[in-house]
Amino acid sequence: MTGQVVLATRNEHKVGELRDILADILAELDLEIAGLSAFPEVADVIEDGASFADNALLKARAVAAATGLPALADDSGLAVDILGGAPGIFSARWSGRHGEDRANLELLLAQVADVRDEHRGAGFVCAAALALPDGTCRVEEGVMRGTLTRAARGNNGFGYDPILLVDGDTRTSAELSPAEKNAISHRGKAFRALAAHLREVLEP
Ligand code: ITT
Repeated sequence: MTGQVVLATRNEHKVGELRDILADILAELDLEIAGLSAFPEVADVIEDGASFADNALLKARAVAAATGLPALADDSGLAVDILGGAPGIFSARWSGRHGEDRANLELLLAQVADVRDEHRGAGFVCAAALALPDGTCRVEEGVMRGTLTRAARGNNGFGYDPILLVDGDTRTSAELSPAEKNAISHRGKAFRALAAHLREVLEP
């Protein structure tokens, strides 16, 4: 029988990206991913950790305990060099309210409007966590580097994708196809590293 793993997120974009990134290991272990929309009774987790890894572990542990199922969690954001790594773990609510993607990226562009091109380096960071109901947990990180643009470009992805010009490419992350993004993204790298742990702790 196909087993379930819960992805501790209400962000449906993340659920879609994760199904693609983990397609091989999910098929190998006969698992499917459910987002938290399938578990309306699970309360929101307060993300009060001090790092991406702390917050990913908080989310994964809480959801594994609440559902009795293996749980995956992603905590991610954009770290801008000249801002000392901000917005960082505050990326989702940088303009004040959670998940206001357009307002977040416009505020960030305004904050760095006077910064010269050579100082506009930034990177998406992702911590990927796995937790089992018995307390076992693992965490891995991935980074995708680039440079901040001066205006939003592209319609794919979510969040700050339209303003990160990807290193080694002429396009923003929002101009990459989903498969191109997954192949090089912070989330792709972190969860591909976590796949080995999934096999180790879940294989019968
Ligand atoms: P959950 O906590 O429910 O997983 P969330 O969107 O609030 O969903 P985070 O707390 O991890 O997730 O915040 C991540 C924010 O960082 C997200 O809202 C985006 O603004 C940004 N971000 C993360 N990954 C991104 C990506 O691949 N492309 C663009 N922006 C991204």
